[in-house]
Amino acid sequence: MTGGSNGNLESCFKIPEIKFTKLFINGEFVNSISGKTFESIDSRTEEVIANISEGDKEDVDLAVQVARQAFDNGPWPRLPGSERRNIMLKFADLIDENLEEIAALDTLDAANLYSFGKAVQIHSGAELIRYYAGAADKVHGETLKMSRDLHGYTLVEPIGVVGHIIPWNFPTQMFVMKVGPALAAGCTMVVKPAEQTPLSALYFAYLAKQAGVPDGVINVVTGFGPTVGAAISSHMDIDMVSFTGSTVTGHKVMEAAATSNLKVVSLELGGKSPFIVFNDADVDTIAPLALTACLFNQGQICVAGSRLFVQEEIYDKFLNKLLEEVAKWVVGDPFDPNVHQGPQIDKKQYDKVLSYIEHGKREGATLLTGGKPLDRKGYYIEPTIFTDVTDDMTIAEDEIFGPVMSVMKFKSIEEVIKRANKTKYGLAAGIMTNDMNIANTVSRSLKAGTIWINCYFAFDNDLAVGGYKSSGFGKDMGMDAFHKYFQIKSIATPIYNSPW
Ligand code: TXE
Repeated sequence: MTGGSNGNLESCFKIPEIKFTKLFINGEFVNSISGKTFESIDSRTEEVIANISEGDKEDVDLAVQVARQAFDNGPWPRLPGSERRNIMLKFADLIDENLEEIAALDTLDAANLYSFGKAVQIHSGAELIRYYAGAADKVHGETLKMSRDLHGYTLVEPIGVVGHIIPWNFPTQMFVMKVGPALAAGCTMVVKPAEQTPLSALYFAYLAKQAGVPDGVINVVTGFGPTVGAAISSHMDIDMVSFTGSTVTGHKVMEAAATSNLKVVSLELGGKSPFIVFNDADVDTIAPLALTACLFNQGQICVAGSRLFVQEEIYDKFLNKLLEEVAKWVVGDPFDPNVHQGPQIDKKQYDKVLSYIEHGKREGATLLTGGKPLDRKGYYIEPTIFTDVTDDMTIAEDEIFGPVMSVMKFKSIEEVIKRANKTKYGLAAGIMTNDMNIANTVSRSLKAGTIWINCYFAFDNDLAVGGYKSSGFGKDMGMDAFHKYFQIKSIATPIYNSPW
């Protein structure tokens, strides 16, 4: 369950030089107005990676002023879509050219697996930028024959200055997912990366400038949620806020938007997704998938399949296979190519996950495996599986955002639909069966924004993701995300003496 390479890890990667630590405003790296800094911590070692400029309300004001100027008078929203496309394609190429360095930054800062970052994650980020680049010159409205003497049409216009507030679990993916469609639409923006993971966002700002994105279009203000984040969501001159994070903070963002200038709000929030295994599922294939669905990225993924429902006939066999698989699951340094799971992001999340494990034990769930921190420096926690979990236990209700799986047994389709929906969240779900009638019936009945049948984490640039219920509203990825960065202007004009 724990371990990793015995060899020299330094031969697998190069610790990147930290080049950018200041706010990025109007195309320049600048100190915060207060001159304050905060520490970015390596969750593997609990040591300081870098001191980062700490923004505050005044820095947000400055960044918004610059973004407003770039929107109202600058070239970006006025360029033909094809020119924005070309600049974005260059940006994507630069991401690919610097892929290993960016992957290493995300491993240092967010403990994302380096091997995955290098092989998949960073290139996927570049591909998402290319996807939206391809959309930049395909923006058009409608023409309407309103009546015999009225002609109408719609103009599709970029929404304006956007505030992006993003979390720490996948710094690259979060950045490109927000910035890509907004850039293609012709918006200007202020990005607030999570305080735990500012490094790749600053690097992207630099690359975007090299690619030709004009000054003032992308501004990055590093700092904390209650200061920088709150200043963005309550700002009177920001037209839209796009947020990914906890449901608790999502409420605050929406409230601030409502009590300031009624800016448009898009929220991608927490989840407690069910992973449902029916009797006919192939245990040998699905058990490892169930484990990855819950434990990937240390369980720190909003769509984690953290509630595992297994139908009664295969329940015992499935649990045995799960135990066999978890025994092979390696926890260790995320730079190590043999490792499946690294440390939790920070001390706060580490303590939170451990306290949920205690809750599980106290409330009567059976601890099948794991449950302890690793005896080493860093925020490492064993992969943990609870059985005998009931729907009303805290570990079944709350988003733990850690390597903790709750396993439940069920009898019938009707029962599992009811129990899977018994959550305030509605982000994703997995359905494992070869019976398409069951799969279709259950998918129609689940209140979740993304449903995976016989697979999990099957993402695509073109596949929109987003929540039902308290998991938020407004999609990321796909053309749905692109469209949310526009507003529609309807124009009507008389036509005199038309015979039609
Ligand atoms: O989230 P926050 P935290 C969930 C997960 C996790 C929990 C807490 O359950 O355990 O949230 O994590 C900024 N106004 N997710 O505390 O607070 C903050 O600086 C405006 C799910 O890190 O939501 C950061 O940039 N912004 C999730 C961002 O919000 C504020 C990913 C997210 O932080 C703010 C991460 C405020 N008042 C955590 N306070 C997902 N859906 O993927 C904080 N922020």
